[in-house]
Amino acid sequence: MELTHIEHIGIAVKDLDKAIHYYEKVLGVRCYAIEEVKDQKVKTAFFKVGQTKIELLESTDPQGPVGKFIEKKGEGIHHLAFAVKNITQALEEAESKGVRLIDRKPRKGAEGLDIAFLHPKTTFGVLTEFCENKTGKEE
Ligand code: CMX
Repeated sequence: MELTHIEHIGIAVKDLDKAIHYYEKVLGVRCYAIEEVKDQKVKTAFFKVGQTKIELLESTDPQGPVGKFIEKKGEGIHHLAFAVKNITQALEEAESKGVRLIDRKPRKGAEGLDIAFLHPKTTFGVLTEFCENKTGKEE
């Protein structure tokens, strides 16, 4: 597989507005998009720092992945997303090397990217995401 860069870091927060305020007013980075990803039960806010994005995640349902994460571990880094050249091939390769896939096939995530997750129990405790940009738009 070929990882090109860290696409984003996902951070679970309880209150998106308060967290956006911190990133904008303290760190001085601008929120350029807010998007709800209904099937993941999250509302997201995006910032860009160099080539890497920060994705803030507020749960819209306590039973969703981010709701459960905050309940168990509190706010904090939730996942690490790598941009890959070919997501289907990257998933096949990861599985063939013993990694447990959460998504066997890529699906559409925020910003229209093709995304898939690897299970944190097989990736040294870090929920890992692969992203491929097939939108034709530059990130
Ligand atoms: N990072 C590290 N470990 C995590 C984790 C995370 N983000 N989320 C859960 N875990 C751990 C839990 O601590 C738990 O460990 P223990 O058994 O040692 O206590 C174990 O994984 C199981 O956790 P759980 O609370 O029982 O949750 P589930 O098994 O139901 O789900 C997971 C866990 C990772 C499979 C699920 O959260 C998932 O499918 N995540 C991928 C989708 C996602 O996170 N979407 C939100 C972001 C969407 C976006 O970016 O657009």
